[in-house]
Amino acid sequence: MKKFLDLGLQPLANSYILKKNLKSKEKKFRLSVGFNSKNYLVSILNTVPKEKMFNKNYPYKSSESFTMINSFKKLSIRIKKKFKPNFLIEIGCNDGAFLRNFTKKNIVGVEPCKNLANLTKKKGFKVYSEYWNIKLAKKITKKKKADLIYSANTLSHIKNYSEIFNAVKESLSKNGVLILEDPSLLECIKKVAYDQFYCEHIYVFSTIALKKILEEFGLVIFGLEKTTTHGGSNRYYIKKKENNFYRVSNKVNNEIHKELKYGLKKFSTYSKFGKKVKESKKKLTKIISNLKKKNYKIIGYGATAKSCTVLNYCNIGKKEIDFFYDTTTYKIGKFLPGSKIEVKKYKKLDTKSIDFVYLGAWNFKEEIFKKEKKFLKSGGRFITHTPFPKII
Ligand code: JHZ
Repeated sequence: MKKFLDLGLQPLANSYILKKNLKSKEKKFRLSVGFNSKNYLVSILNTVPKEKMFNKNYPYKSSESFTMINSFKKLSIRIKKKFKPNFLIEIGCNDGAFLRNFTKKNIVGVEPCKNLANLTKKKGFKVYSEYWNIKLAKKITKKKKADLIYSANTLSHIKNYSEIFNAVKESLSKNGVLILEDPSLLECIKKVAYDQFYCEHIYVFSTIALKKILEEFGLVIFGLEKTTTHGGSNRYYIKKKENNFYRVSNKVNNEIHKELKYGLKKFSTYSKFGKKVKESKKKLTKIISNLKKKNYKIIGYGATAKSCTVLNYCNIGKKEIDFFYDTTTYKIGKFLPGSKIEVKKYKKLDTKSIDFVYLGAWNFKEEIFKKEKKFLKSGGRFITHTPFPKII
């Protein structure tokens, strides 16, 4: 694993601080990213134990955005039509945003964060509040194997992917389909979206890396869709090698071709990206310091895990950003890790009290701009760091 990016000492991205704990020392780890030339995997070099991140206090809820709700809804309609599954498993079902599009007897969820699992259980769904592994897979599929397994924004969070794929092989029926959805490395590199790297995102996958890993487990990518969620993701359709029911689509080969053309197998591509990240930091801090010199008021919008990386890497704190607006109840009234900027309950933006807004949830730009049309029309402006730092 060869390092190409150092994002400095970082706190745990989703460990929001209570007011009474503001003076306590935070646990930090070095966030650096490397490339493995053997299997083309890009991953963070120092990892945090999973129990420290995914536990009963996990704050992120997929249902906080209409974009995600709609994306899951649309996908579930297509899954029902195309695969007609009788028994589905969702790995990392979060607060049930995908799962609730199915009937309770057809689907089970797996979600180690108890607070989130309970929300879905309360709605009457079967959810195992455990980490996905072979033991759990055997338990769930004791009577019948799953004909579809879905997992969005979860694989990238699990260090030991062998455990995942062995458990998938165990629980998937012969002609069953695994659908994985995670941020695309190509999009991340193109958009200089270095904030896709934080403690929870152990890997950001390219198709070439995922294909190579899956081969070890006798699994094959046969379909691919590009989605705009989470800054540009790939949705992979995967089958067992012995399943001759599906042919490998041209979309898979086209994406591989694009990735190869962009140089995702070459270390030099990543070292160039590392340089761009350094430039991005310089530009973003310059934009913000120029605005502060003119006494403009800047706030943040969407206290994302991604923001944690940007704020801490660029040394942006409460002198620069007064507070963040967010709709997530758990985050409100707490402070962002590291930067210690307060998270406030979302209110519609108003140019009477706010001049500039740093877009923490840049991946929901369309949804947010639609919501804040009035602010933009009356001269309010957003600041973003991707694809390059600018005022919008
Ligand atoms: P969002 C989390 O990352 C963590 P984050 C995790 N590791 C991951 O992989 C992705 O999710 C999937 C708020 N918001 O989705 C809600 C508003 O306030 O970019 C959220 O707190 N108003 C599992 O945290 C945040 O922004 C709005 O109008 O980087 C969005 O977080 C909208 C649309 C969102 O994920």
